[in-house]
Formats: sequence, structure tokens, C-alpha cells
Amino acid sequence: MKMSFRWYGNDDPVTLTNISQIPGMRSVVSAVYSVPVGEVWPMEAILEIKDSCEKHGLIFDIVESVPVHEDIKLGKPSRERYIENYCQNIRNLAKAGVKVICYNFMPVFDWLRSSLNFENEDGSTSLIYREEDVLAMDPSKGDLSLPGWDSSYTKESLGKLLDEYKGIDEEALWRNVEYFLKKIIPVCEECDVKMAVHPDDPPWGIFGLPRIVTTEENLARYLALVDSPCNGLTLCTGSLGANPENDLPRMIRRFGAEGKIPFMHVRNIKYVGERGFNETAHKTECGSLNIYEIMRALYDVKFDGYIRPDHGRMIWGETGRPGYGLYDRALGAVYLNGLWEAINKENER
Ligand code: DNO
Repeated sequence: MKMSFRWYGNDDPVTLTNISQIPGMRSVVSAVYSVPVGEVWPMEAILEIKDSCEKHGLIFDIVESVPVHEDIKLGKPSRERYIENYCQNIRNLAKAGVKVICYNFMPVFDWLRSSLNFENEDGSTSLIYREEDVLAMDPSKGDLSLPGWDSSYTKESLGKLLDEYKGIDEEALWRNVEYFLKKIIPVCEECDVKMAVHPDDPPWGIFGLPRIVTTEENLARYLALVDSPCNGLTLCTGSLGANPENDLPRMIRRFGAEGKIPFMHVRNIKYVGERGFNETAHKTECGSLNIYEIMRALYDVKFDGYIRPDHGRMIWGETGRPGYGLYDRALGAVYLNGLWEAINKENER
């Protein structure tokens, strides 16, 4: 198991020095943020991240994310150029020593939350999701003030994009992702890079947009589109776990045994009503997910991929990027490493 930590580059209030001081930290999960979606990342920018990490005794060998241009998800003719660029990014990243690339195939929106600073009883703040609050907004009317949402879309461009998706149902999205994977996975095989698709968050369709990376059945279908060790998953417990019917340890045992989980995102959530949850501290007792059983399942499939503590709360007065502060994620990393050590030692006896 390779412990890692997400870093948003030089603008991140969390520094590489901070990250290097977390016990057991190995890799940095990062990306080139200065290049528009769909374009090629300059080699110098990739190497700059690598060098900065190495100066801090850390390794840059996993990327989150190389975003997929909407034209690829929509299956437009212009996808050819964006897929070619995507392949070039894979080649460039491989040259710099990157082994795993995380990405998602969610139309228009990445993860959705209804609040980024819900105040918990102990004074910490969390990201939360309440479906009714999200659905009360109408993105096509520009009535969208979702936190974390890409504000680079203007009202008009968002409306236009949503219109384009009117012709895209789940099956069309499946076809478009298959087309994409068939082009990029052979390049990954040549360069020895694994793709790790991130599940949809939350794992169900929203605003009438299709979402397909949602359930065990769909994950299996996704992997079967191109059966290759390079076509894998980012198994995100908080995203998939938002649907209580998703049995996370079972998914880990199934897909982990097939060697199809190059990357784990581990966090806990507490269910609040139907289609609602609060993000909590990582510890099992703090939420609805059994983090011990998740780590145990990883141990049982001899997991040797990358793992990172996902979203933390804001604690101890920290301010910064919601979900991505230093303190609670560092506690999460240490907790996960602690569980891992205990499970390993117990089983070596
Ligand atoms: C949220 C993240 C996601 C993830 C992308 C992967 O905190 O887990 O934004 O990075 O979906 O492409």
C-alpha cells in the first residue's frame, strides 16, 4: 500500500514540507492546473512538480486528474483532437515516472455538495450533501451557486452545454466512454500507466444528466469495456458509499482480486435521511462506513496500489480549500496507516 496525499500545487496553503512531515507519507497526488481542459500539459510543468516533490523526499508518480474534455463525453467529432491530446498527456506523464492517472467521466459537474462549511457540534466544519437543496437550483437558468463548482462556465455556456447533453442518455455515455477507452488504453499499455476512473459523486444521475460509474454492476461493465490491467478504478469510499446499497468491502474484494484497483480514496460519511450525508472524520465510529472492514478487504486482496485519505473536516481553526485542509487529512492518513499496520501484524503471527 502506497500512502499518498493530494497537493494542489504552489498555490495550495498545504505545503510539500507539511506533507513530508506526515508519518508514513510516500507519494504526492497532483496535476498541472494551469492548462485548460483538453490541452497538452507541457513537459516542463510536469517535471517541475516532480522536482519539487523530490526535494521534499516525496514521489510524484500519481496524477489526479487529467480531465476529460466534454466533447469526448458528448461524442462530438472534435473529440479526436482531444483524445489525441489525452494520449500525449499519458505519454508525457509516463516519461516523468507517473504510474497511475485518476480521471472521471461525469458530464458537466464533478462532485456536488450543498454546503462546504456545515458546522458540526464540536465546532469543526464539513462538506455535506442534501439532495433537496441541490435540486432546488436550476442550473440551466444560471441559478447555480454550488460550492466547488467550476465558476469558469458563464450562464450561457452552461445552458448550451446542458442542452447538448439532452441527446445523451446513459447508453450514449457508455458508447462514448468505450470509444475513449479503446483509444487511450493501448497507449497506457505501451507506456505502463494505469488509468483509474473515479466514481460519480454522488453515484446517481442529477439534473437529468446521465451518470454511469455508480454501482458494482456498472463498475464491472466499465472494466469489461476494455479488459486490460491498465483499465482500472479509483475506488472512492465516500462517493460510492453515498448509496448504502453499495457494499464497499465486497467491491474491493471483487475488483481488487482482479488487480483493477490502482488507487483508493478513503473517507467516511454519515447518512442523513435519503440521499443525504455529512462528511465526517475518517474513523469508523464517526460515520456510517466501516473503515476497518474496508482496510481489511484491501489487506485480503494484497492491495499494493496507491491510497489517499480523502476529504477531511476543517479543524483547529484551519482555513483553506474545503475538504483539502492539512490537519484532518493528516489524521486520516495516520489512522489508515495504523489500521494497516495492525491488520498486517495480526496476520503475520
Ligand atoms: C473530489 C475529488 C474529485 C476527483 C475527480 C477525479 O474531491 O475526489 O474531484 O478528483 O472526480 O477526476
